[in-house]
Amino acid sequence: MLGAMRIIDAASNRAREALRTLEDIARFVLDDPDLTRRVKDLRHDLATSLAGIDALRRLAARDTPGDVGTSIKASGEFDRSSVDDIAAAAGGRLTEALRSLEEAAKCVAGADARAVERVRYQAYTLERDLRLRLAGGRAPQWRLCVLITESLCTHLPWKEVARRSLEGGADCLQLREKSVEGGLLADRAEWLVRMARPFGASIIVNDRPDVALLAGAAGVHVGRHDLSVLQVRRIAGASLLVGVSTSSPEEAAAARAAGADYCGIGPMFPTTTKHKPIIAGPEALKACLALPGMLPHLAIGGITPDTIGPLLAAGVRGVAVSSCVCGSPDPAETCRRLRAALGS
Ligand code: TZP
Ligand code: MG
Repeated sequence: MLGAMRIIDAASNRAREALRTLEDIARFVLDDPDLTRRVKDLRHDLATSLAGIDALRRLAARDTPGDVGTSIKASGEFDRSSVDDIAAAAGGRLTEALRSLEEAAKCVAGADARAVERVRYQAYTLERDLRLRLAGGRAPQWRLCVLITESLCTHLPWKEVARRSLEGGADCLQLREKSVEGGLLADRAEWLVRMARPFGASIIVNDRPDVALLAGAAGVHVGRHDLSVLQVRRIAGASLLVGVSTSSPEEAAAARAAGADYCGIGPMFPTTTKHKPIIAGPEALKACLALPGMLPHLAIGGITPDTIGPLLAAGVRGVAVSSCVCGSPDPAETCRRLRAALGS
């Protein structure tokens, strides 16, 4: 049937072109070899699903000058303000084209409609992964993040530590309380958000996207056994930055692939703040920083003004500290020293 063959020709061209667009984004914008490979493989699977069709019959069915649709333009077809807009349009076009192709394939000899259906299902997941990945990496490259934990504040009340940290130049605070219950935690987070506003500093909440959202915090930080980036996105969409703890270049690359906004890298040195039997060290930091398209980062674990030297040598741009500031009699001065070491 000529009409069905014309659909096959047009819809497979559309799908192939949309896949090329997504592949170029994965390759040239995201520098992501795994996503690039997945898109390429899907393009190959699509071609295989149609390989049984006589190629000349398909080409002969083509009649672009006689196509009544070429002069009908959708509004917005030429409005793209970001790469994500391009990806959204390409993702939509891909799955729509695959559905149309699948239907036409049911009545054209040599086309494998079930194989097209499998490609369509893979396309949905690919679209999700690529767009979640594009949505990541939005955190600023903070210079100094102080983790606020009341039990570590040995000289001053935790609120004083938080305020003085910002006065000393911290541009991010993470509320990290493992045994404060939800209601109180949300109150603390809200207090921090309000206090930090005039400083222009960010507030991150450890572990709890619900509390971060309630308090209007900038983001949430999750570790290996916490909610995944995908789970946080299911709760918070783009409303929260998502930070992930990592300790190797492989984990940093995985955090990036999952669409995280920044990653912690550590521990750099032995620390008593958290049980960490394996030290990642400045070597791991250096390897992470060499990754193409590396996320904004915060080196963490045992960092003080006296231990920061090897991290600077490794090219560190941002650090996160806990005990050295919380336990300092003069948190502002400790922050100033860390900021001075990091440069402007
Ligand atoms: N994650 C890796 S090390 C660490 C965390 C939360 C503890 C950081 O605390 P400190 O006191 O700066 O070593
Ligand atoms: Mg955690």
